[in-house]
Amino acid sequence: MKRFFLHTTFIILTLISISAKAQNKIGVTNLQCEMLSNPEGIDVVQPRLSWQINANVSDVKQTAYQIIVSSTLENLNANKGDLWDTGKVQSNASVNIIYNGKRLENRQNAFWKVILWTNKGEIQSVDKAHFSMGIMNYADWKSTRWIGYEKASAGDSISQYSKLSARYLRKEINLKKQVKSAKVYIMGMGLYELYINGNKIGDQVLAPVPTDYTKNVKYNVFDVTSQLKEGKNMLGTILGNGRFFTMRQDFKPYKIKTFGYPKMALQLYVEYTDGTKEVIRTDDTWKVTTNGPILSNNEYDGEEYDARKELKNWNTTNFDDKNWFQAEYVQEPGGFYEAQMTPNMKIMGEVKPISIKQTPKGTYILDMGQNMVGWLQLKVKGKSGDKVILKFAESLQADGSLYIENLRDARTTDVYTLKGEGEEIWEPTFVFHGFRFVEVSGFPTKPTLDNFVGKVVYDDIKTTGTFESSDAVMNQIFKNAYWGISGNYKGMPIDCPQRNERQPWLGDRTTGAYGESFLFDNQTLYAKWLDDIKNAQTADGGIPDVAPAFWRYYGDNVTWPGTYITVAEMLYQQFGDKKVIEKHYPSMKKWVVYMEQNYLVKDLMTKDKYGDWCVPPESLELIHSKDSARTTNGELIASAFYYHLLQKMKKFATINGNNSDDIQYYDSLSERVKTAFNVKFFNASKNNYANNTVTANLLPLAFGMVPENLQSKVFENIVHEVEVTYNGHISTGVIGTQFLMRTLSEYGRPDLSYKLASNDTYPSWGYMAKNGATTIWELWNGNTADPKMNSQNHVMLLGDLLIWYYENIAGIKSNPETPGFKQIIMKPDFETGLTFVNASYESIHGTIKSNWKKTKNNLQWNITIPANTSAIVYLPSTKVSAVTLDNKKLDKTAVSYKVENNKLILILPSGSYVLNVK
Ligand code: RAM
Repeated sequence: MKRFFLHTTFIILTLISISAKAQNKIGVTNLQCEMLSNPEGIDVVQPRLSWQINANVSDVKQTAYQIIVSSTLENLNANKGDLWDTGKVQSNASVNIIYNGKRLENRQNAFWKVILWTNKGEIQSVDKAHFSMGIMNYADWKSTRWIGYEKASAGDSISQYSKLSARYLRKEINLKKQVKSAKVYIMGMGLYELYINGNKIGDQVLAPVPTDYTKNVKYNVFDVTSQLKEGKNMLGTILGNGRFFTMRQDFKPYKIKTFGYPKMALQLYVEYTDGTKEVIRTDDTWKVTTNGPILSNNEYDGEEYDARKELKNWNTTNFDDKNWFQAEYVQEPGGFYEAQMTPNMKIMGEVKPISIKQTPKGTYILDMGQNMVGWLQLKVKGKSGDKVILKFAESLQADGSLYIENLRDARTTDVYTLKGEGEEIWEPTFVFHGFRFVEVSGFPTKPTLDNFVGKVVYDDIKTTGTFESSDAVMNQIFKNAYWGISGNYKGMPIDCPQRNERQPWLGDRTTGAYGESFLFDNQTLYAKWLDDIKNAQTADGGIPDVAPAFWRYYGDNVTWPGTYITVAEMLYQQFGDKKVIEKHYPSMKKWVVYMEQNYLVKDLMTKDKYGDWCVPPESLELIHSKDSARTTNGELIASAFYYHLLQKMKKFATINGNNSDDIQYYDSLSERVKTAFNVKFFNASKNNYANNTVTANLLPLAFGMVPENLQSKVFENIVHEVEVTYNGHISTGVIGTQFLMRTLSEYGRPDLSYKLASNDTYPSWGYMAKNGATTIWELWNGNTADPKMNSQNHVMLLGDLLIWYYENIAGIKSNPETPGFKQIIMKPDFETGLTFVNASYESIHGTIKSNWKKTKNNLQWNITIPANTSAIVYLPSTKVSAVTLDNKKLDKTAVSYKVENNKLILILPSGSYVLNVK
């Protein structure tokens, strides 16, 4: 009876809680530590915690929070915050809350949740999140030795086209007791694959992220509890070359050839159920061989794999390694050891080829239908020793054969030798290619489309933005940008993925990184890149054009190094990341002062290296224009840009609360630069700058250097150049294009920006697409220019196009006063000529949506504003009576509004709304 009673109570309680749940439409989700979805190995003493509120009721505001951080899950379940319990904090902040509890120890595990109070009631996170600290005690690494094999083997070649076979390492360990928990910390340089008992650990590829290994070395952390068992276990790793051992770059002295032979250091921490602990470390009891199937792996030239040499079961205990060598002790790479705080690459998607054609030579050309980055998986049947050769390229020549001239001397070829044991499925391990077409030779049978699958590889970060509009050209460009950006995320943003370069050029991302942030959650990637840049700074303050400085281009340029500052601002604006500004401020300031002291002459910046790089040339065969009327003065570019960067430094000093001396310094220096700039470059009789290129007028206008009374006159000159001289086309390069679209829109000509965005004649982004581009080209004339420099997958020419898509067309912009989209400015240009736009952006506070549609007499605008945020919404009307909100007359709702500059402005709290304007 008692039992029955208990049981019934249980049912009743469950029913109550289910129905309570059904009513409760507010929840907490996305608990993140340092904005990482899988935070194993946090490398900061005070990590930042963030969450999102999801609600399907409107007007939800957080009023207070309580964070509970516990050292065990049991404690957390009992609400015992033995590490940190904030108590109830009156605050609406929900992102980047700095941990301020007990000191987080070396390799500490932490479990956490959050309780929130909102204007609509109290909520607890159902999700319990977890993070673990990295190796904070450097001494822990001390007795762990770097091991490797520091020789070339038979068949290897140490030359410009180096071939170095992969290193296979193994170590049998004996765990005496039952395992309670286990974590492995691995530094495998250049690239590693890790196995335990034959199973690959993690789904990452091409790990870890590249760095300048003499400055910092990244380790990855994995919880491997479920992989280990009492008794014998086998640890196995394969080491590839990556950027560590490239032996490339024409053997030019200013390009790093190599950091040495591949090497690794690993620690495995095991805790047994009886509470005892054990640490297993790399040492010379590990065995190594280079005599495995990966004969060669070279990022630029490709991978060679001989399946006949497969080492069956090598990574299990069931293998005889008597022919293997003892691993050698080798020197450490030199850099500090840091837990990797940005995701590794992963296979992010698949592409099925769309056609296969036989060539007169008897080879086959495979078309993936998309310029993609990654590799090809092969399915093949044949005899032992048959060789399939895959050669990758971005496009074809007129005769249907591969166009490879633009790859320069990268050989981009994978070779697979069959073992002849039925169906064989293979894909490379340590290389990637940028390609749309593949030439297949040596295939033992007649290949069909089913024999191949393209694997799309880039950093494991989420897609955050969608966009579609009534304009097909704009939609195609968006898609091309999506593929171009993602393909070039390789643990650092690289310029291109195909030719012999693939370098993290700063200038390609100055403003691009900002636009990209709408499409991809690139916060941790760019935070890592700022560290790369900082690590590349010279002792006296110089910043290179490429960082990590694999190519040592220390040219003391302004525009490319300035990316250090603009990317930090982007992280602040888009993700509310204030820490990057605090962290990098001293080194940024050092650079600013260094440039002033060395290159400021008569208050103008004299150093410029690339000009307005890649303006559309007058002839379709040229790389760079030879026409002086198209070229913008380098001193003008450098001085304007330096001024622009000084404004940002002033903003940073204010954010940081730096002393007023700094602010004073930026103020007076920028005033001097502005004055000298206007004296030297402004033509008072014509109201334009220098030789009146769009860029020459655009930079001072966009940067606020033009006296107010002259701004509209200067703008008229820009409009004239774009509209008349260039007949509605682009005439700017990498520099001018960063400001072009927004400036045209914001000074009153959104129709002209739209024209540029929807054109498909030369030069335009649409022209690229019309000529077959499925990514973005390096040159506006990328199909006809000299192959020496025409990558077909380079994102630098995007300029501010994507920012314009989101901020000016969709109307999704973070209010600079409340970074990280705490308040959204929704101010689309409805006057471009577009008839509809559907866009969404997953901000750190939640998903923002803006879908608008214009008909003859009506504008309908559906918007979604995430919980705990608000939006300033601009409607293109001054008539309150013309507006309805969720089918109610605006003046009959509780929403307050005002009329300003021919617009109705509302401030809306969170929620989804339908606005109609007649
Ligand atoms: C090219 C790169 C890069 C650009 C530099 C200046 O070699 O591809 O995109 O930033 O030149």
